[in-house]
Amino acid sequence: MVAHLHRATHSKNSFSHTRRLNRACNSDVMVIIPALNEEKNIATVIQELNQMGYDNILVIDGNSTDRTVEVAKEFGANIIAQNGSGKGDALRQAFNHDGLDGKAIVMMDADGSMDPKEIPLFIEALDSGVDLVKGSRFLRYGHSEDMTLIRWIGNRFFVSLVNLFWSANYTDLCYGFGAFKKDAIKKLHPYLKSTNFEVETEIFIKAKKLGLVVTEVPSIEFRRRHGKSNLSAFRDGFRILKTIIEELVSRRSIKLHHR
Ligand SMILES: Nc1nc2c(ncn2[C@@H]2O[C@H](COP(=O)(O)OP(=O)(O)O)[C@@H](O)[C@H]2O)c(=O)[nH]1
Ligand SMILES: [Mg+2]
Repeated sequence: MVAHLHRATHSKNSFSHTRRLNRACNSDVMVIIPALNEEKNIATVIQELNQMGYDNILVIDGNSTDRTVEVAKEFGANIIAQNGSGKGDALRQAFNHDGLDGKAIVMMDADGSMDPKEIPLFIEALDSGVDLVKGSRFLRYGHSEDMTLIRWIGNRFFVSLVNLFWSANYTDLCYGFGAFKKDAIKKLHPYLKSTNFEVETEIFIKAKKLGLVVTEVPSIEFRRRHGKSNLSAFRDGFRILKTIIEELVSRRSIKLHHR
């Protein structure tokens, strides 16, 4: 399984085998990718997706000042220009996009830190009757090469709070590799309001509030290939904490509204 997951250990043979196996059903999968100034990373991500047979790719460009849009277009992705700013705002715009199609919607980053070869694992879990599959760097066979101590502490603390308050058994929280049934996005989207990196926290809490079936699969997070993270541990950590507190305060409203 580790070999199945790890980019570096994938043999050429097993890769083409996986590719053949999955190509037939990949037309039902749409991949949405928020991107801000990722001109050096986005081409590889799109190429790797294509190699896996995923060619329905929607990039939500956060008004990049580099050649992200040109490169993504050149490699065959569809692009929408983000109206607002922030990763959360970009994902919400994608969730609400008219062209959102496919039975399964995969969200992943544009920086090369997530491996498209893991997607079949997410889809397999979705096919077993789950609404939302989230990648976890802390499950067995999961791992992160891009985890500072402060991020590790914050993530541990926040995931414990979410598990405590919403009876979840998540092992990871602030990680944006995931797959949704399209219906799950339709249910979630009206309730989402995050603009920045608190978006994953909001999604995973609201999924529980709405009674969606959520499961985790192991995932390996690599370092971004080029460039620097847009996340600031303290600023975004504070936003995540604020999101958890707000969700606690409005604990019942989503259920009442949803009935
Ligand atoms: N559209 C859009 N994408 C963003 C924005 N901020 C970050 N991203 C993308 O969101 C993903 C995760 O961001 P990143 O800076 O790598 O954060 P980290 O992975 O938490 O360190 C990457 O694909 C970024 O290009 C934004 O304001 N708009
Ligand atoms: Mg990143």
